[in-house]
Amino acid sequence: MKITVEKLCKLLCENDGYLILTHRHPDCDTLGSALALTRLLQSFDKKVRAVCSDKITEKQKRLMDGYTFEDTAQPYDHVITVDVATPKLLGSYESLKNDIFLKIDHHLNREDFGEYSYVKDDYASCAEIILDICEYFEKQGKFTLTKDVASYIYCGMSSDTGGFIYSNTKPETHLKAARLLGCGINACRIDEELHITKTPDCIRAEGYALSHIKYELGCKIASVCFDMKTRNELKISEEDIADIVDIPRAVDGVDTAFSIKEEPDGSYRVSLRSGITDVSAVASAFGGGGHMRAAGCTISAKNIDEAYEAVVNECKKHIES
Ligand SMILES: [Mn+2]
Repeated sequence: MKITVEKLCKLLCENDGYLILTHRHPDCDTLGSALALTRLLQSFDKKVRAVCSDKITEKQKRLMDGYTFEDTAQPYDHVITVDVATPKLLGSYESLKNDIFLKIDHHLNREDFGEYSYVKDDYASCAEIILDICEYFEKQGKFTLTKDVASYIYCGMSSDTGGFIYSNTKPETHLKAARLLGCGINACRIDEELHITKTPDCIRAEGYALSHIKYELGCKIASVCFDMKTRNELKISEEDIADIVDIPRAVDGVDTAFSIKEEPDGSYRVSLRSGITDVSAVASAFGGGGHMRAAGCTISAKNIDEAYEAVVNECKKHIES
């Protein structure tokens, strides 16, 4: 059932024993939203914990002040998902898909799940919804936005807007960020961690990507592929190539960019970015999803060349000129 923010806040107050689920291959929007909501609910003396099916990176751990998102297997009563477009993205928690009490999300709503759902697909990040919740309780005199909570929200916003440069960034996005900066957060440190600092392994992976970009339709489509052999040879982890799609996307004239990464289980993980093409349609053709200009999916194929052909053909169907 779709609900208003008032109803959402009422539900949060009336219930207890929350398990907050983030999406697999977590980014700082899902993590920041989950931790900010955790701290808010804890301030109401609620029992709550936030978990992720995947291990979070060292960088993410630093940004989340050491919160690990590991499961403690304690009992819970209500499951909340944040920034999760489809239960498929819950990883090992997908088994809880029929027990979801509340879905809080900002992706295009292609799949209804959860007893209650609150979706703002015009928001650049899910974290902004958490800010709305905080502000609702502030108006009631029940909560004051702390520096910690403001930092986690800012992490989500800056992460999903690429440091406030993607087209999802609106005047309101900056106004909300300004409010968070007013709480005394260290935005420079957060942005440096999110967008500037890279590990030597990551730089090596980018070096490979820079010299292996493939083009289609002139240079309207650009991509980079990493099979397990390359990943092993270069000793690059998932974390090192998490944002590698930004490399082909950066080329002048490219509209649609994608990366394909072979996973240790033999599946192929695809990240898509675009200037104008609806890449969420490309991703959903393979059972994935996301936003108009940033989406992803996981596909099965005999090898990376077959995966490449499948994705590039789907991109050609959708490309806008
Ligand atoms: Mn998000």
